Amino acid sequence: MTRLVFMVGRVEKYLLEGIKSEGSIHVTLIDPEKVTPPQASRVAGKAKVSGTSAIMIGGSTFVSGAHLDDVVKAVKHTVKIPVILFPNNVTGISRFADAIWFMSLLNSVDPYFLIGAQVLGAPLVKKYHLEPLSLGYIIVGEGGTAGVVGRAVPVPYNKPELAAAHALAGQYLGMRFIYLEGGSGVKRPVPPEMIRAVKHYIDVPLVVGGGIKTRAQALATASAGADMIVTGNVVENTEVSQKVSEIVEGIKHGRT
Ligand code: 1GP
Repeated sequence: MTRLVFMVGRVEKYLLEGIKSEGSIHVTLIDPEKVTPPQASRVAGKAKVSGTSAIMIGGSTFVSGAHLDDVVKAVKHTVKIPVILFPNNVTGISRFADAIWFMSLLNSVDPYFLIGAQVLGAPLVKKYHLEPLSLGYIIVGEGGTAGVVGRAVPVPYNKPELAAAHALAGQYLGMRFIYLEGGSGVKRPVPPEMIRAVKHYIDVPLVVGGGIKTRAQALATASAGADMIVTGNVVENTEVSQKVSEIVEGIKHGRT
């Protein structure tokens, strides 16, 4: 018998409900390469109290499986909000998370990042009972480390219609979320014109991240139509509670 594979999982439902009730939601990204498990747990705890809706765990380069497991376990121990893996490769999978962005880098020139890593990772996702969240990942602008590692041809910021075409292709291929990635730590976040153009084309939720550091940038990103806003770097070097509160506040004002 064929089982229904398009059911909405627990984490997807949670994200969709959050977007529906709040307009757009904030997600905190923790790079496991840069933290110890206690530090990750501290960041997650403070981010949660300050209004973040979920924790993403992943980085652009290498992390040992054992360390990733310890970081995920520490975060899970501290917060009850979903922990979603954000893998750059098969090594980014941990059995202790709730869900995984099951993503294809739509503008990579390397088939490995389009479908190769996914083929290797899929059986592990099933074995570990991780909820797969199907995601079309598009690297834009400067692209940062993710652009280099993923062998992407980043969509220039002044070509919003090209980003929109990538996003729509992802949706038509069945992806349930689209992510516009400006690159972690980049100087200029994804511009509102590009977010607006993509949002205008697609019906699935739009995730935006890369270089968002201020309330004003968060507000501009939300008001342009981002449904989920991801920040990572900003919590690494500053006071987590204050910074996340400021960004969450900006997001709220952007959608009202
Ligand atoms: C990177 O989009 C995320 O994958 C977040 O970027 O670290 O610059 O916030 P930042």
